[in-house]
Amino acid sequence: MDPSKRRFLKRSVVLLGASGLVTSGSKEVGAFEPPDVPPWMKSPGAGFNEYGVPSKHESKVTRTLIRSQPGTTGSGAARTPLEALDGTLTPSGLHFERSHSGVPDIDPDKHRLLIHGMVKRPLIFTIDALLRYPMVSRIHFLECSGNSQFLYQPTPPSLTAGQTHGLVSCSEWTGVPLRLLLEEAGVDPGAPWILAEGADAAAMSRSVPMAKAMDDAMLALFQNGERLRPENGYPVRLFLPGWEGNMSVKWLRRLKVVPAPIMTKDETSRYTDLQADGRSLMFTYPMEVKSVITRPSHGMTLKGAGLYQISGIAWSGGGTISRVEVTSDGGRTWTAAPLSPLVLPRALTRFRLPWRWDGSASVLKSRATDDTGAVQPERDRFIADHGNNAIFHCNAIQAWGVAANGEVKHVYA
Ligand SMILES: Nc1nc2c(c(=O)[nH]1)N[C@H]1C(S)=C(S)[C@@H](COP(=O)(O)O)O[C@H]1N2
Ligand SMILES: [Mo]
Repeated sequence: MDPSKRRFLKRSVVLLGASGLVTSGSKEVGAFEPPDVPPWMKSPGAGFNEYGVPSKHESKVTRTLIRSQPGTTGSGAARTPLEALDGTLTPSGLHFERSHSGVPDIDPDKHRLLIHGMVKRPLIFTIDALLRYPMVSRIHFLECSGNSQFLYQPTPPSLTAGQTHGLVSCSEWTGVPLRLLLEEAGVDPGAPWILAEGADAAAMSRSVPMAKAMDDAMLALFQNGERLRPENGYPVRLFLPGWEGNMSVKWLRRLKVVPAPIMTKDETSRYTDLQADGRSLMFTYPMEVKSVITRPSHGMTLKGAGLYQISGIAWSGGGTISRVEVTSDGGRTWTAAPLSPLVLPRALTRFRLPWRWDGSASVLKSRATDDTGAVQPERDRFIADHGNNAIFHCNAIQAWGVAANGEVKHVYA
């Protein structure tokens, strides 16, 4: 081990001891430090829980509600606190939520899913029936195409990593491949589109190309091993890996095989991308390659020069993350950050890189590349190409400025 590292470790041990002293309150100095016996070892602990919840000391780790539509209940979004998490899976209770008209209270015994239109045999399924089909489990991110939209703003938003990028989460999804049900219904092989409709008050609906439906689309019933949470589509949702979250229709009640896209309100008035030249892109499905450093990030303060661990997430709807580079000098030099296994297609991928901060003003950025060769663009380049009329599909590089006093802030650099 190099001697500077050894010195650092020795010092951090002393620091840990010191922080123990700080929290010891009225207790005798050092009472919490081994070999002394802390109070929680002196009597038996709490009993068992029917359903576990996080430590009360983590109660500040919550979804953040911003930009909910005023005067409505349940129209808006709640974002995953990315800066407080590590690893690649999002706890179900912190998965982001985006709903257009609230979370319906659906009785799973009464819910039905209809498959009709250009099929030989229209079918109607109960949830119990769906649970008898062969299932697959896959780890995938889900991202709202409105994620990172604050980067379209002319000035850097004063928001945390979760507040800017927390409309992405990653779960293990388990459900029935949609292809099985379409084949059972005797789908017309030449039929190009499927309308998917949700059972919420918004009846949120999208047109789905047949090729995706027959490829990796699934009807998800389980999320991270348990049944879907109500806010994430209980009792059944459509899940389209890698595609804009809006397409993954929650509370799915109807799939109609149709000869042309339906042009629903959710794919005409919304979820189109107004470009700088005034034209609008429609049907922009795969989510582009993106990454963000979650630690250190906006709102954190580094406590002096020394060794830190940069940690972040990268993902791409186009495939698998092949490379993430990190800069601490605003982009003059880049270093490849090791990707933490497992690196899965269309899933959050964790990168980590040790960083020795010299105490001077620095700018941290990450740049992801996927296995199709797509590279995350600098914000300047992205705005030059797309303008800033749009709301959706912003995958520009995110920069965090570290000031000499250790404060980390969102910057454009
Ligand atoms: N029925 C229905 N499906 C829906 C929505 C909705 O409001 N109603 N919101 C969509 C949007 S915009 C997104 S980004 C994802 C969000 O999924 P989540 O809330 O599970 O994160 O669901 C999509 N499916
Ligand atoms: Mo969305």
